[in-house]
Amino acid sequence: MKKNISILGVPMDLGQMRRGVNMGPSAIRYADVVERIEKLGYTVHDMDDIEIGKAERLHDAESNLRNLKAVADASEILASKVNEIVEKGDFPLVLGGDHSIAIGTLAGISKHYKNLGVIWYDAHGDLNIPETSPSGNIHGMPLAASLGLGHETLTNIGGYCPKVRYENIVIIGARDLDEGERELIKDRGIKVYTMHEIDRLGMTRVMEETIEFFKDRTDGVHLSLDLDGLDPNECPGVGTPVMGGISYRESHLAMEMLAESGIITSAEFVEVNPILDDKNKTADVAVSLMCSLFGEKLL
Ligand code: HAR
Ligand code: MN
Ligand code: MN
Ligand code: MN
Repeated sequence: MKKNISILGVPMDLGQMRRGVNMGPSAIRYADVVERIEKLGYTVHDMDDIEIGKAERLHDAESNLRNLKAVADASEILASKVNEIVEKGDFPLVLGGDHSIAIGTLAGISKHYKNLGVIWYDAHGDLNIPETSPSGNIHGMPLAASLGLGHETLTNIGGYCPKVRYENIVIIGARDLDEGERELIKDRGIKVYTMHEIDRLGMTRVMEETIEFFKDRTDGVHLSLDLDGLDPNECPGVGTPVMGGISYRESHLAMEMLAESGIITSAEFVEVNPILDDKNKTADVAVSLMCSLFGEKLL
């Protein structure tokens, strides 16, 4: 893994309706993200937060997309900052913010690869389009938008489309999918490890298969880790908790295996909401997972 890491905060809360997730980057910094990663021997550049616009007062009922313009504007800025990080040769580590930010992160990254893989570690599929979304919340749509599905304002962020191909995605931890998302997964054969497979196969096998799946076919792999992929007992500070999630230990194992494999070339940690959290526990889990991803070992 690269020895220089650039951190970018994205205090985005416009992709959903619970306030507080805009404070995610602060909570993660308060959990000593910079210091803890530096201890592992990396040079860390904290590029601070990008600016996010204001929530729109009127919901555009016609397109069923809440805060479309403000989310799109922030996504363009994020894409160009992430692009800069990749161009200077650093590892991009993006701190959310709600998961709508993945649209901008992937827009900044994907053009640097011929065949980018994406690990979507999440309770949700985030594969909705405006027509299938039950909420109009853009944080339920970023993976679809990155595939080129949905509103063209979102699919064309960064000036190109798509950012990722169906066959280069692995979803891990799914346990809450909407009808349209289920159909898309089945129609397109998207690779998903639901909680059922994680229980049944164990995280070791899930990660061995995932790493094997990506190893020879992709030239980079982005990890998009939504903290609601973990169980809400261990990560209570998230806006859309779903019972029966991936454990803290399984998640550490997953990160440790990714570190050993060396396949990960960029990462984002999203949906930390300190207002809903218990003494910054979720931000702390996020940082400890980052440390495992960057190779931290006890001995
Ligand atoms: N699927 C639901 C929707 O589209 C809920 C999405 C919740 N999303 C996140 N991201 N927290 O994973 O509204
Ligand atoms: Mn540098
Ligand atoms: Mn998500
Ligand atoms: Mn989620």
